[in-house]
Amino acid sequence: MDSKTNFSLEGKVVLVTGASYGIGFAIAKAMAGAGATIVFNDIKQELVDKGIAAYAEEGIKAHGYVCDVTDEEAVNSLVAKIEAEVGVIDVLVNNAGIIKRIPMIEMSAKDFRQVIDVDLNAPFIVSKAVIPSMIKKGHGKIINICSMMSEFGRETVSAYAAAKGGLKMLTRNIASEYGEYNIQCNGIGPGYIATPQTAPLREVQPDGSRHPFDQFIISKTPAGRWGEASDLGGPAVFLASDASDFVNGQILYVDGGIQAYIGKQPS
Ligand code: NAP
Ligand code: GCO
Repeated sequence: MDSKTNFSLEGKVVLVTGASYGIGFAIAKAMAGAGATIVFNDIKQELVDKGIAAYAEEGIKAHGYVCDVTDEEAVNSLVAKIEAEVGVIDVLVNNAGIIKRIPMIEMSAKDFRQVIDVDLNAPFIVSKAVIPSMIKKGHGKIINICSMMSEFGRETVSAYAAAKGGLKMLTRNIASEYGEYNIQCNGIGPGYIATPQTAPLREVQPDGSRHPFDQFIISKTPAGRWGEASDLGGPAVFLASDASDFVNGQILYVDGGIQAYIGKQPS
């Protein structure tokens, strides 16, 4: 098969950060299905253990490590440990992320900084840790999980939007600075995806009706539904594979068309 149509990840070592569940887990599962060896981390051993069990249920022998991605020393030793125990990382997915939904003028600087730390500083730290070995190996893929908030704002998500907007530009800068070493850095911009992170926006109301924000997203999405984490698997496999070797610095939005649509007239 011509390498440019090769979506296989056979022989590739993939690190997905924060992938015990949610979008990271779905992306790792899809990549394992394409032949990748999966490595993931989470903050707590309990979550890592749960993640390993969840991967095993899918027939995937994942390698799990405890690591806070905001801790540069811990990240550097994680990467060294992975290289020693599993192999050089071919594909990095910067997935770990948090959100704090607080009106900006009520948000403490500490809370703001914590979101920036996980959602922007950590992708810098982990990318910086894996790029030298990618350069030595002569190839690498970095996929940053951005957001619609890389493009839009909305009430209560100032820190998150600032971080995800920054992550879009960090993606473009890594692509610019390391493209000559055959390293491609792209982003995936999920729309609204049904995961624990968005559960508060989908809570059924006391009268049994859908959350107003849930109704809003349904009306704004041509597909008329929230995304599933599994909707992100295929795009992630593409960006991790040789088939995307000339795709660099792009943000691939997987949003069901929400950014193209003015929205359905309220009934
Ligand atoms: P999630 O369900 O909240 O999962 C986030 C994962 O990141 C969890 O496993 C979490 O572990 C881990 N994590 C958080 N801080 C960490 C740290 N300092 N070090 C290591 N791991 C850490 O979120 P999700 O919905 O799957 O989202 C995953 C990514 O997609 C995030 O970057 C998010 O911003 C982005 N995204 C989500 C949506 C959506 O609609 N869901 C849309 C666009 C983009 P703990 O459980 O221990 O905190
Ligand atoms: C929010 C949501 C969004 C999604 C996602 C959209 O509160 O608006 O959490 O931020 O998580 O980032 O792409």
